[in-house]
Amino acid sequence: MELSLLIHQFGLPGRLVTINPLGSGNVNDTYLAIFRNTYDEKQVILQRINKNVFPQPEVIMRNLHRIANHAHPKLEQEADATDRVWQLPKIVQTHDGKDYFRDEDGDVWRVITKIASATAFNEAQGNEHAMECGAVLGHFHWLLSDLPPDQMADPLPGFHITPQYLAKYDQTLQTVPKAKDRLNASMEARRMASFIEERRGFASVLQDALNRGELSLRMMHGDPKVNNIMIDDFTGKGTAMIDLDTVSPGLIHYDFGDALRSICNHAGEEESNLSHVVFDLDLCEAFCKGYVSHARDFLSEADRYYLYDAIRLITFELGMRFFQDYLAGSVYFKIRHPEQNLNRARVQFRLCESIESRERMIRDLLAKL
Ligand code: GN1
Ligand code: MG
Repeated sequence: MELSLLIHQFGLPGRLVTINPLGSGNVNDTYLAIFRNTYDEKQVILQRINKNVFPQPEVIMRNLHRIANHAHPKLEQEADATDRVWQLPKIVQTHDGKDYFRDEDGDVWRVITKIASATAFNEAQGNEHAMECGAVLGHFHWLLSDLPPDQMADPLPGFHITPQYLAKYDQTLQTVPKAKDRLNASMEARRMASFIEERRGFASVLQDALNRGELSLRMMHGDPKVNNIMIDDFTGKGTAMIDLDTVSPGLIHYDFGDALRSICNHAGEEESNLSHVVFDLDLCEAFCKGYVSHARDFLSEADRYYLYDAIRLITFELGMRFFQDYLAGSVYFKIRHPEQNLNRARVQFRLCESIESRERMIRDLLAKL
């Protein structure tokens, strides 16, 4: 179905002017649509939900609904007391009052509001930006901290449970016929496999702490990388977290680590020259200051103790997810060339090494917060 026909299923005012691809997501397809009438303009986000990744798109749409119902009244209540207007995307319904539209191929499309006059950067712009990213994530965790977890379905069970990715990796090697060939085809692939072997015991560090009762489940974002954090174009202040499909009950540590692994790596996720992949401590410190300014009240001693491990672990986890997908034939993350997921794994593992070599300094700066 043509995009222009799809967008007309939704209740939007004015005439469609343009509809174009937006952003660089690895999972869903995203477009920006602009509607105009004689005195106004409306920009919205149209997305096709990837049904390989989210086999039950209804679940994420129901979650999105609940998040908005919880967050918007709370944001409005605090609005007069805050230094900025905090925002969160909201669902635009179809003409017949539904949260999404299913096309003739069974694909689910949805429209959400665009956070206007704000930018999601693909890499950190400096310490101030990093600090604002921290503030946005801390505020987001606060915002959802009183959303009862039993109201939210888990869209991707086990999404951030690192030992489950380890099991999936092992299973891929045993059951996908070509996986072993791919592993043995290059020195780089074998190097990735040894990297994983050396860190097997570490993979359960957060889950073990959860099982011992040291950490507890809270609402987490699931994908708070730098380009899911909107920064106001006029004030430079953070205003919103976007990409809310993976919000679920989990360990907020994974979020904290995920934001840092993306913000503190200037080279991004697709770099081919590994010497450019370095974990930047200044950006880390700035982010942590911003985060703690909103998270101070809900972080326990034990939460703080595991923050370093969280940064190292999520970087390891993402590298392993890319590598597992490479071995499986790149069936999950979208690719533009066959070795792309192998290279993405190389980058995350190098970043993980860079984090490990700075452990002392990272722990010191976390202790000062
Ligand atoms: C995927 O599609 P995107 O870019 O929002 C992935 C995240 C990864 C990220 C790495 C549902 O997110 O977990 O951290 O790629 N999302 C899903 O770039 O798997
Ligand atoms: Mg995402």
